Amino acid sequence: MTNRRKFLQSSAAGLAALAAGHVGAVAATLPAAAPAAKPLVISTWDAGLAANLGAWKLLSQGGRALDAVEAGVMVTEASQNCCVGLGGNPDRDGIVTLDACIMDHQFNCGAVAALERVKHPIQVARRVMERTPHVMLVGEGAQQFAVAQGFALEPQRLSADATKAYREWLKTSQYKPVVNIENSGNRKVGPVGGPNNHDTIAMLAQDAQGNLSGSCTTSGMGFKMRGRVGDSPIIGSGLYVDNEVGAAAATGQGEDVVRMAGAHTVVELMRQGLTPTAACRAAVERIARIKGDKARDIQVCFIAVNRQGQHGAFALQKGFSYAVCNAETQQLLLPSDYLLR
Ligand code: SD4
Repeated sequence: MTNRRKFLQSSAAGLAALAAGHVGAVAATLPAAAPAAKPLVISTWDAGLAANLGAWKLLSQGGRALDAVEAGVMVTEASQNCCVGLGGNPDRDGIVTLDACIMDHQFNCGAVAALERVKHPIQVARRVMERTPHVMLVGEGAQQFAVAQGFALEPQRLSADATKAYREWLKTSQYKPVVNIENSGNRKVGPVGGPNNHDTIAMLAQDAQGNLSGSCTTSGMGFKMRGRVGDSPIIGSGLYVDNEVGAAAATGQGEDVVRMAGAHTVVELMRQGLTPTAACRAAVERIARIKGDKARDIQVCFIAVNRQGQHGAFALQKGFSYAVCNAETQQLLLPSDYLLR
């Protein structure tokens, strides 16, 4: 099995096998009992470190996971150093449109997509969950709802970094996803950027009561078609929570997460007994199989937490990391393992 796995990890051969569907489930089922420290919060990319602190303030005082995942990603939405939120890259028409969703331990969920001029789409997503009979509002309707709920409309303008990136992009106007590359340093000019400049944060938390919740918020892939919505606000794709099993979230090329219902798939794999890491890996392998030769053109990454508080992640390509915070580890940024070597 070890040899077989090594073989599969060795890129070209592995891809061929994956494309042919010859990969079995990852044999990493749960150890008998390995309860982790509660509460716990994990989130995607290095921006997750600051976001986790925002969540930890609540969790460490006995706060609910739901409140924590909202407060946590708001740190990133408000940050000027990150492409999440209104500082993010615009669509190809030069307009920033935001997607977000939130889900609690009782299958309550809310989402907004293609929302313009609102600083904290995650708060609007929560209002959709709590104050409407719906799960998702989009575009003008989402904005109308936000205004009716008392949210301010920010001016329609691009941040200095986004202006620069957009001008650069306009030179070719090519829509070509750029895989995040470790230490690429620069602000992204393609839909998926390098470290410090990712356009998405997804967060999963377990509170002291053991309840799970998750959130996900993004400016979406930069220079997307107007009206394009990715995986991030779609319950079951960008985020899914089943309190009896676990929670999962995605980042990367949204279209490829949507077509295999990424986060829900990871949760279902954990239901079958896989560890969070193994479940994320099996989901990534499925994407690689679906993409075949084109798997190298994209990046997709998952994070997951199970009911026992174990956490894990897995990515298609090198360069993904996730932030973890609990009373034992405090703040950690963990590099994720990945499939394509
Ligand atoms: C999207 N999944 O809109 C998002 C992009 C992303 O890091 O996660 N970028 O498809």
